Amino acid sequence: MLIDETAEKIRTMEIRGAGLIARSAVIALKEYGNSIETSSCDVFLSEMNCASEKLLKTRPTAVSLPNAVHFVMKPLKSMVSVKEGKQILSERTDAFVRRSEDAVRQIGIIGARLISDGDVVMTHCNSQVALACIIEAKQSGKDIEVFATEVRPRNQGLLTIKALNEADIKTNYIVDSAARYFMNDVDLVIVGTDAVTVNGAVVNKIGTSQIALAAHEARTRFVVAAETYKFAPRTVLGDRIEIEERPTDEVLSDDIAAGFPNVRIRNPSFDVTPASYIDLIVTEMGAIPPVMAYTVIRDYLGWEIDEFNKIFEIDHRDQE
Ligand code: RUB
Repeated sequence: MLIDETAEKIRTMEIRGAGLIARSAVIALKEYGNSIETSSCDVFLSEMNCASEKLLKTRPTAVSLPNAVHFVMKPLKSMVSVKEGKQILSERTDAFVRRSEDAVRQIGIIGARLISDGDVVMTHCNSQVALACIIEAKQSGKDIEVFATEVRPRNQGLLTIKALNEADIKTNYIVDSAARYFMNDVDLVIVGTDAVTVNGAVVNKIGTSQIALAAHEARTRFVVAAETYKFAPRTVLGDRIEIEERPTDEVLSDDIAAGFPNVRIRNPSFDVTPASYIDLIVTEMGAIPPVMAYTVIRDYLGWEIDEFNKIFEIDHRDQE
């Protein structure tokens, strides 16, 4: 079934990167919705909710996933027929995918303007939107050089150097631990993100915060490329972003690990870079300082006022 298949591909990282995860999830929901044969709105909604839950459980850190699912699912609550529900689902999905792809292009154009001719740029992991900035800078005629990290344990750096190589960009491929060694040669670090919290902190691939720390110490600019749907509305309500911890055999095979019974292997997939290490967050609405994260959540995501209402309802019931 399409939902199970997509969920599995996201879980195993065949589909990966926050933007692609979000787009693939809503496309799967649209196709699944179209395949549901019922005339009952309640049945349709309950099947769709079930499918959404499966997708939402796949990767807990990428806020783009719940934001995208929320965007296509929320209006279904007011459908008057299944036919209308399918129509809404289709329109919302297409709108999200279009908006997401436009955002990557727009951020690429804005981000490229932060890169000057002759600049050396460092990036970490494999971010479509960070790469859009770097590739746009090259295509607009700037002579640039890139340091791309390996990204242990899943080696997403290989995807990055493939894209940079195809774009004919002079690239250095380095192990993650060499980031500080080369930082003094770097003019600008640019990374993507899975989540931006209300205090302007950024959650991205494990190792990002070490690179940000090195950049801070070396006075190298540190820029995050983030579509607005990667900002996390629920952090306004006090929720924290869950950091995914992935299977340990990504780090050390079970066979080898069995030889070290007293050793616990840890494999967090993301870390948090505080706002104080970030110069700018480039969104499709423009480049902003991280302290403006709340404004993005309020103005562009229309963050979930109904979540607040739920809290008030609970408080109200408690008092009765
Ligand atoms: C991917 C990662 C990327 C962000 C942004 O981690 O950390 O930097 O998801 O990507 P993983 P994009 O490989 O574990 O999914 O800009 O493509 O949305």
